Amino acid sequence: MIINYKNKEIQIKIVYYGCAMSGKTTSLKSLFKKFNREDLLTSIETTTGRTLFFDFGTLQLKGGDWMVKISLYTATGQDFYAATRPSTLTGLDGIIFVIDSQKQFFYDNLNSWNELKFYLEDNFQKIPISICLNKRDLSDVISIDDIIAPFELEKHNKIEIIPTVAINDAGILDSFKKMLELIFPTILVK
Ligand SMILES: Nc1nc2c(ncn2[C@@H]2O[C@H](COP(=O)(O)OP(=O)(O)OP(=O)(O)O)[C@@H](O)[C@H]2O)c(=O)[nH]1
Ligand SMILES: [Mg+2]
Repeated sequence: MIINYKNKEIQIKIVYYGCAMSGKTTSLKSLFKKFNREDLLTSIETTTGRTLFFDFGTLQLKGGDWMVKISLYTATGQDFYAATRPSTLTGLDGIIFVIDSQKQFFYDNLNSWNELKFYLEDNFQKIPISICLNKRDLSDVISIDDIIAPFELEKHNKIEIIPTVAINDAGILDSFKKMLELIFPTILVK
């Protein structure tokens, strides 16, 4: 986070993280669409539309006298490019963790969560995390209760869980707003 008191400008970084194909890129594209800023989103993709390195874009929001510049990234979920994930995570202020709610991908989600824990070390339980239970339009999906114990959510200070359907833009703005609400108290105390 960078705070410029002279220009009244705050810069924050949020990363969409989660297992392969959980819907990170779709969620970020949906968010930029909500702000009518699809032109500001850059995706580095393979020819089949999978994220090669990351997607990246910046949104600017006004909060009182202050301008908040929000850099948004998705980390690639493909294990072949896993080496790029730690660099995408550097300097982040919040995580939007996108879960593929289909039961068959439960352990892919859990592995991705544990990998994030490994990368963020001691910060993991302190960093604001907004969990999107994505693909709620599909059948045979997990419930919120299914993740609480395996993900050890009780250890986290700043967690929100929101059901989303990224392909229909459902819950995307809500999860983003919840993310900002989790981050902003941090800004105020710094
Ligand atoms: N049914 C359904 N499909 C979805 C939803 N969100 C994303 N998808 C589909 O899931 C597939 C993967 O979505 P992406 O957004 O590319 O996933 P990703 O997490 O960015 O994938 P990687 O970058 O490869 O890790 C695409 O075919 C999307 O259309 C959803 O809410 N419901
Ligand atoms: Mg992607």
